This record gives sequence, structure tokens and C-alpha cells, in this order.
Amino acid sequence: MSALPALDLDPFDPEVLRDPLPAHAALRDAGPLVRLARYDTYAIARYADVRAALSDWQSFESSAGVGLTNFRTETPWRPPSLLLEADPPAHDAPRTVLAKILGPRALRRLREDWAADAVSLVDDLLGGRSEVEVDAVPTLAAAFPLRVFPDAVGLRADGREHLLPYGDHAFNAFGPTDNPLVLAGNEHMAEHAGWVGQQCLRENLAPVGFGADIWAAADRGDLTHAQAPLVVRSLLTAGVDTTVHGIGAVLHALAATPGAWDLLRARPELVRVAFDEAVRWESPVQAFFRTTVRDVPVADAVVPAGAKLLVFFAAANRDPRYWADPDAFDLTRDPSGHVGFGMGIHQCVGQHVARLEAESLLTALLARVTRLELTGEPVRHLNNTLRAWDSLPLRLTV
Ligand code: OVM
Repeated sequence: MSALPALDLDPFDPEVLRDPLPAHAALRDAGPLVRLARYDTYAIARYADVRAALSDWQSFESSAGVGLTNFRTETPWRPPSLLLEADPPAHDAPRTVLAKILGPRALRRLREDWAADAVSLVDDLLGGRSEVEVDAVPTLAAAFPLRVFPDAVGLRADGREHLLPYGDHAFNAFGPTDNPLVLAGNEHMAEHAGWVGQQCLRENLAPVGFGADIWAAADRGDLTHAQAPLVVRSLLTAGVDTTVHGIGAVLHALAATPGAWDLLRARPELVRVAFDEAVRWESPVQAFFRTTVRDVPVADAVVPAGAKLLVFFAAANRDPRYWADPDAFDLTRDPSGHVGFGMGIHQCVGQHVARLEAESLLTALLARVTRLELTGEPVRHLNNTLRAWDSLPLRLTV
């Protein structure tokens, strides 16, 4: 056995969060399995090893939490998710229910509405002008998901401003609990979490929507009635910030990559590839932890039982051992096989919703906008798990 490489880098350091690519390269190059000395944990960052670990839920459990906090020894900041922070068999009923409610067949009834919503959002933004300069984060990347997703869930109109900060905190909370981003988020979390918790109750959900569908599944016996509110909570936690930052990523990639918008205008059938390539390139969800259920061999080393292992989706998605020219945002590549939505039994159950949102918005933009250009420096939004933009100054030429 060779000695396990140990790195001192802190994946949750603000400077690393600002530009994580050098840290990802260092992790990949150090070896298939690396010790993160600072947190007494392990990390994997190469595509083949990330995929293998994500596929092996029997060895790498999720029910001890997919953040740094080990639920066996420390108290989670909220009751664990029945999907993300669960393993078979408990994981499977909620997963099956949500997979059906959010699946491609179920989404067909939303397609036309979302296409029309996107057209109306873009038309309002352009306001009949031949050119507009906007911050694309609030006006497009955040505006579109917030316009369609809470309605699709069946949320009441007031209080929706709690959704983004609640989700942002949930993704920060996968990092160290004494980290500045987590401490800052703690301040108003009681109000955000209180509102989110209330909206998961049947009486606060519209009679039609994903929320009502979850409660109907409980009535059929596919879930217990005690599980239903926590499954609704998963939608509200995982379904807002992720799509905002995914759409932010694809808009940034298209504006920052010479020729990309022209190519997409010429071949609009590539909108879905464009979104998945942006998810690969940017990895809006950068990494999650797993916990070893016993001593688990990885390459020629062993991860001891009960250890936390940080699985870097973002590093795998740019691993040159797997991808040709991984740092290029390339609409002519096939990005399928990326692990930006994870892999295996926990792979993003909302990915069809995310793709439909992105496709609707990009299609509306492509029909009107001939040029998409950055007019200034985009500004990062730092989060312990998410890769995100706070500000994306764009010029849209009609
Ligand atoms: C959840 C969930 C699922 C995926 C991601 C996530 C905060 C949460 O089930 O609550 O991130």
C-alpha cells in the first residue's frame, strides 16, 4: 500500500469557493483517494472514482448526512431529508413517488404553459427595444424559476421571498457548521424555515400541483402522511436555487464563449445539450459527502468505517482523464455521463424539471435575441456547495 496523499486545502475557504478549479485539479492529481487533513475526511475527484463511489450506495451511505456533519454523532440543523439523506429501503418510497410526479410524462402538461411564461418574461424584459442591458441573474436566471416553479408546486403567492435564502442556507449547511457562510445564514433561518415548513402542509398547498400530488400519493398509501410534508420540503429545498444557478451558468457560458450563441441560434435543437453542457462545465452543485459503512477499499488504499468522503462532482466533470478539452464549454460535445446531477440512486430527481425550465427560457431568448454579450465582470455568489452568480451583466440585442 502506498501512503495516502494528504492535502491541506480547505474546500470551504472563500478564496477556494471563488475559484475552485485549481483545488479540483490538485485533488485529481494527488491520487484517486486523498485525505483532507484539515477536516479529518477523505476526498475523491477523478471521474472514474466519483462515478464508482456514487454507484456504490451499499458502501457509501447517505443517511449519515451528505454534508460534513455526521448525523450519527452530531445533530443535523433540520430533520433529515427523506430522499437526499436516506438510504434504501427507507429512501425508495419517497424517491419512487417523486420520480413519478417530476418525471417527463407528468411534465408534459407544463410544457406549453412554461414556454408561454418564458416568452412573456423575455418580452417584458426587452420591452420592444432593439437592445437592453440587464443583470441577467435577477431578471432571467432567478425570475424564470421563481415565476414557474412555486406555481407548479402549488405555493401561495406571498412569502416566496423565503425560498432562495432557505435553499442557499441548506446548501451552505453541507459545509462546516462554524463557517462564516453558515453563521451568516443562521441569523434569519428561523423565519425562512418556519415559512417553508408551513407551506409543506396540505392546507397551504393548491389543490393542483406537485405538492398536492405528494399528498395524494400519501392518500394512496405510497407514502405515510407523516412523510408527505418532508417530501414537499425536498422540492422547496432542492428545486429553486439549483435551477436559478443552473440557468445562470448556461447564460454565462453562452455569453462568455465566442460563437456559442450564434451556433445555438443556427441549431436551436441543441438547447438541451447546451444546458447539460453548462451543468457539466459549471457543476452548480459542486460536491456532496458520503459516509463509509465499513472499511472500503478505494484504489490501493482503504477508507476506514464511519469516515466522511467528499465526492467532487465538479472535479469529475472536468477530469481530463475522461473528457477531451474539459475546460471548453463546447456545444458540439456529448456531455451525457456528466455527474452534475449526481449518479446512481440519488441522481437528481428534479432534473427533468430543471431541463424544462432551461429549455423554455433559452428557446424564448433564441427566438428574439441575436446577440448575447457580457458588458462587465460577472460577480460570484459564494456558497459551500453551489457554484453561482450574484450578478451577470449582459447586453441582449434583438
Ligand atoms: C432535500 C434535498 C435534495 C437535494 C439537494 C438538497 C439542499 C436537498 O431532499 O431536501 O440540497
